[in-house]
Amino acid sequence: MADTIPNPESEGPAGGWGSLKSIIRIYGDNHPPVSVLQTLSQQNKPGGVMCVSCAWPKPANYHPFEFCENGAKATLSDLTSARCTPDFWNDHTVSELREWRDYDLEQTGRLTHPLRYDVGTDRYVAVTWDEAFSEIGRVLKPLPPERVVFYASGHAGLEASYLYALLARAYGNNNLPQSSNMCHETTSVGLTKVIGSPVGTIIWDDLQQADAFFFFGQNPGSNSPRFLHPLQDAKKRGARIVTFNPVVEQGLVSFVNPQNPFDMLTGQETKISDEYLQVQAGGDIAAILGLCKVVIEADDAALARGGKRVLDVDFIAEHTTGIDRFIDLVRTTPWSEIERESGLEESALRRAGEIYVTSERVIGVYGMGLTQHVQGSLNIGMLVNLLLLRGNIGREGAGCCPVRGHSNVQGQRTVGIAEKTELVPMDKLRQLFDFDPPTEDGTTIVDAVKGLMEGRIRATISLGGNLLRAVPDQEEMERVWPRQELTVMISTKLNRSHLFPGRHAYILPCLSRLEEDRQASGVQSVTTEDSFSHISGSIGKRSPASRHLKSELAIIAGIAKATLAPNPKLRWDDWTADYSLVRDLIEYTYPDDFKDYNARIFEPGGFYRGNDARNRVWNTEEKKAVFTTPSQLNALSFKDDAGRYRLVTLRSNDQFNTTIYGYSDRFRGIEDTRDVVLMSEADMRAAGLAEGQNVTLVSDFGDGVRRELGGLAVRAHNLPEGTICAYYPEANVLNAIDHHDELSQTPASKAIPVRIEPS
Ligand SMILES: Nc1nc2c(c(=O)[nH]1)N[C@H]1C(S)=C(S)[C@@H](COP(=O)(O)OP(=O)(O)OC[C@H]3O[C@@H](n4cnc5c(=O)[nH]c(N)nc54)[C@H](O)[C@@H]3O)O[C@H]1N2
Ligand SMILES: Nc1nc2c(c(=O)[nH]1)N[C@H]1C(S)=C(S)[C@@H](COP(=O)(O)OP(=O)(O)OC[C@H]3O[C@@H](n4cnc5c(=O)[nH]c(N)nc54)[C@H](O)[C@@H]3O)O[C@H]1N2
Ligand SMILES: [Mo]
Repeated sequence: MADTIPNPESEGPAGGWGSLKSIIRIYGDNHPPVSVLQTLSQQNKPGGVMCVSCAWPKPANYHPFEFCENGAKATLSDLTSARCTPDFWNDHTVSELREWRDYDLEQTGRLTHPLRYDVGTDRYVAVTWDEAFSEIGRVLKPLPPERVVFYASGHAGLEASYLYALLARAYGNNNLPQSSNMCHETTSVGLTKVIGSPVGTIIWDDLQQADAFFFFGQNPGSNSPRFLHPLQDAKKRGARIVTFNPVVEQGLVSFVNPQNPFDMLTGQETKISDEYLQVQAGGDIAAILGLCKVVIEADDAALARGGKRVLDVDFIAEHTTGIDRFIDLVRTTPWSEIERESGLEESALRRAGEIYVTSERVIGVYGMGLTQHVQGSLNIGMLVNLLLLRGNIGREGAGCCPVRGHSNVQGQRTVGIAEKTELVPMDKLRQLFDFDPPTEDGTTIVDAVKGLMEGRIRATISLGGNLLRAVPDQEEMERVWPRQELTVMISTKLNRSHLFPGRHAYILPCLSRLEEDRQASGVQSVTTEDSFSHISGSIGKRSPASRHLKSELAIIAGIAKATLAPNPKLRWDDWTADYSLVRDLIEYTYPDDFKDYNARIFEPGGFYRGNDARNRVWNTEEKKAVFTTPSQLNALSFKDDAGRYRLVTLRSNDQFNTTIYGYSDRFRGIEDTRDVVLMSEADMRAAGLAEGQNVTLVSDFGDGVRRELGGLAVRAHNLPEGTICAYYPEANVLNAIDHHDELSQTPASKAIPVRIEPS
């Protein structure tokens, strides 16, 4: 599609007054004190607090306000004045709460006391911390270690995360799956395979030097809104932006900077995408192949006229392997096949390809639209192919930019929350703590869910998150999860996972990072790693939501002390008293990444732990960057069939994962409901469906299991034919646990095969 796509349903550009209205509405719902504005003004700056929302980096030269609409919502949500006290359970049973929506659970406010599930009354009751820890220890001690899972969502800082991983290993397993196993594990595995790095290669300065950005399946307007500022700057200096996304996402169409008074008063919009290509879900491999075809054709033409090569031949010769086979495929794949598999026209791909060929420095940006597919790793391999053709990795202003999710999701992996033993320096752990770390790989999320289904997993500890609600095959999970011997959730707010307690079940309420964390040696800082591998200190300054809360680190230490055999090298009390001691351990364990750690945590913009691929050192098996020849042209495990749709599960602008702040998805023009299925008018006509008609989505995975989600109203939306959308997490009942990326086991949440039945 050419030029700007009209999106008649949308409320106008991203940012702007809509953004302020949206923040004010959430503010009204939460009634936090006015001083919360001070917290926002300190956000993402040295000596301030690092946002609790996403992992978008913090610039060293920060703006007066370094927060965004959705960061503000996350902050307001943590600082709500609502409290979910033990009295709440006088009026509600756990079974009754299963009828509540995620939004209603969130509105109960911050958890205030450690809680134990009481099966007799079907309620949670307050317990002391000592009781909770000793009971958890009593249940954990006799369990075979391989039957316990230590899940982490990406919230907790590096210090708590390091100790959490240590707890699991000292207990005896590597069962440390993380939220990234549902998210960017495709990056950790897929990108490592081709460039030898599990993380992105760019840093902040590159954003300011790039001539073009190619976006694949990442939605900055809702999910990393501070990205819109450097994009706006880039557009102002003439950079070009090309977007591949089945959905017309407003933040990639146009933006009004809500922190620029001139833009706000004049309504000055910056058009973001020069080309917006509505690829069909799972069609990126073919789309990128089309772009590569344009590159090869341009290079052929340059060769013929004796002009400057379009391929970076020196780079390719010195740094890459596998190009010949790949180019063969590019040459022999006809445009008709590319059009069919991508759903895009040759002419549109040629326009996009032309931008790629005529830009000196290109950044490839991607998110869940590439990673959450059965061939997600191939998607990433293809994006890297495109970048390698013109040497766009390891050069200023160019590179690969996976945009990570939770604020410390990348960092948790860096400091040992990893189920793969090869990623962890076990010898260092042995030296430091005098025990033999387990040698077997642990469970991914898919392994853990299957283990739960088969009754192998007997206990789950969750450091943050809402695992039950975030995974596929949700209905089955709700059936099997409570069969566990023990469920422990370290949480800030009530969520659906709490409502399926194991035989012994505890909710352990923790401080938010925004809150002051005072320990024996004084107020503590914690650190997080952003999407550009920069590490920043964060000091919470708000008074805690309840005096009974403990820090995540203190809770981990409490569980560890009650569970593990005594070991003088495991100094849980000292570490809890002074987090800088934990940073010393991290530095000792990972000396290259964390040199002079304690001294550097407040460097503006954070300190960089480096990335070999950025320096064109390739830690792949081949010691080169690898061109991948894809085995298929789409990212799916199924074929198109009459009545079978590719269901994309979407985030609204009013949610953070399973935390639902409200019912306004204003960029997509959807208000007051999440119970919708979006589809193209052509698909509606073909299926004989009318606007507003009530339908049921049914899994078409083909394994004979009935999975369905009913009560959805059909809404006409600007989408490619065959691609339909519904909201995550509600749609998780429709996905099968075996539907995941082949290489990394990341659940394929972006093209779930479904049929539509009238309700
Ligand atoms: N406000 C807010 N911020 C968040 C989050 C949140 O829920 N709310 N979640 C955080 C987390 S954990 C993460 S991982 C990130 C997620 O942030 P994103 O990576 O942006 O994830 P999604 O919004 O799930 O999907 C991204 C886009 O992929 C598109 N898409 C779907 N299928 C395809 C496809 O086959 N090809 C292409 N090219 N595009 C496709 C969708 O239309 C959507 O625009 O955001 C983080 N930040
Ligand atoms: N269908 C579908 N499924 C998906 C996705 C999708 O796009 N489609 N996306 C996947 C992705 S990318 C991800 S990352 C996962 C997310 O999965 P999770 O990370 O497991 O889920 P969250 O919703 O982020 O967890 C929210 C809960 O975390 C707790 N919490 C919040 N802040 C803190 C804190 O500071 N500390 C602690 N200890 N707890 C806290 C609160 O109790 C809150 O209820 O879901 C995945 N599932
Ligand atoms: Mo994520």
